[in-house]
Amino acid sequence: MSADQKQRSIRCLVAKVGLDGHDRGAHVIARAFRDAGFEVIYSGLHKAPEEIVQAAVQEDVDVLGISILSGDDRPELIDDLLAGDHRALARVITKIENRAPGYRELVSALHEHTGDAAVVGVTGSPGSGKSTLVDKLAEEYRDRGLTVGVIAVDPSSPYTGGAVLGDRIRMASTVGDMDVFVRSMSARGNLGGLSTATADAVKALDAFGKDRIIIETVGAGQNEIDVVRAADTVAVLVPPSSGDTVQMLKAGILEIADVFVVNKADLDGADRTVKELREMIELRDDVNPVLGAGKHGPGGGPTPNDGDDESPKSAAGTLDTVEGEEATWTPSILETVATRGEGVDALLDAFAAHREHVAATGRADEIERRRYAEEIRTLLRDDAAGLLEREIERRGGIDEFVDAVVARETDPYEVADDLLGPLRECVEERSHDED
Ligand SMILES: Nc1nc2c(ncn2[C@@H]2O[C@H](COP(=O)(O)OP(=O)(O)OP(=O)(O)O)[C@@H](O)[C@H]2O)c(=O)[nH]1
Ligand SMILES: [Mg+2]
Repeated sequence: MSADQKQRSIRCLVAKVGLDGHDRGAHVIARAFRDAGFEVIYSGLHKAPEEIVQAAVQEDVDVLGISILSGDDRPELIDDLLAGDHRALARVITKIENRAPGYRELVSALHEHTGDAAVVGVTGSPGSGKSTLVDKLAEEYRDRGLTVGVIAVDPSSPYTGGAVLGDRIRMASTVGDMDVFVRSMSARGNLGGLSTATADAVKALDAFGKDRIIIETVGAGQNEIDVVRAADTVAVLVPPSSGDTVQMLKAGILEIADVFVVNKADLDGADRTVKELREMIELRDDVNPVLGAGKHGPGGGPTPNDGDDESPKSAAGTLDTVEGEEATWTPSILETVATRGEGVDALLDAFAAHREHVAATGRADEIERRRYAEEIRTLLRDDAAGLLEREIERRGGIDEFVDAVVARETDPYEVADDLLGPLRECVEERSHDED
């Protein structure tokens, strides 16, 4: 080492280009330089190349280390997506689905461009005709001059399997029209994350500028209900004489339906199913007039129409009865024959009526606020859990703690207290300071 270097250890700038959010790589490089005896200056994330040059000159560094792991990916991708490039849209959704490095920054960057699309959820039991109907809905939207994004969610198979493939085949009316962008998403073994991924994919389609977004998912349980919560309007399909009504009551799907669709109305029993649904809704409102009307509060809307005399007006009749804050939406009931496209027109009008209703009553704002609150909380839960996993690893792994619990040296409560200690102290200190 020269005399000069003895006085001053070698200065190294570790820089991180772009916005890919993968700061691990930069940290590894920085640590390695530091361990090798360098003086390390770290640029922080998200640096543009010009900023790095400036920092290197100003800091008078001897060495420059750059972490460029897909570093220039994000700005380009987002720009392309916003410029209307469907392949960029597809890649962004892939990153979202795979939770690929940098997906968070992508979704963050999308947020300011969202808020214009109307989102419809279509759910119902397997084979009830969701994909066939979604295809026809997309076609009708296109006829009305609107662009469409479809997300077909398959919560059951951990891989992109048969059902999703079938969905694509049944959504073939608009083949060749990129303004109908159909995307399949599967659970990949993580149901909890699927609803977040779906909501994020909706943001991508919204930011892209799709006017209408449809989410199709099987209505089977809580996870699917969560998936469909990303929608502003939820349609639940009930095939005739399926006995599904009772099942749906149990599954809590009644509560999330804004519109009931008795699809396959060409089959026997459609009238009876409409009647059952109507009775179910009336019963619910009678039994519990305050809490009974599901997510949209108490009854007071119009009598659900049965779809027989489907003029758009009858589906939209709700608006006439809106009286200030207390007016609520009673689910409409419509009949469709998805295979022939019958009733699709009226169904779109019913969606529009619901959207207008929630906007007019201020419910839309409320729902949006609640959705974001839930989103923040979900992210916090996931992030905090991730951090705590790292802390467990740092301290030797969960097995060490389990050994101690088994040996009665400690207990799960004490372990949790211990691991959460630093966080709790920090929070307590802050609230103390503010008092
Ligand atoms: N008769 C009749 N058959 C229909 C109608 N709509 C859909 N089908 C048929 O029902 C079957 C299932 O339709 P899909 O659209 O795949 O149903 P799905 O709800 O998307 O099914 P999964 O995604 O597997 O849960 C297909 O054979 C359709 O052709 C309808 O209105 N009438
Ligand atoms: Mg389907």
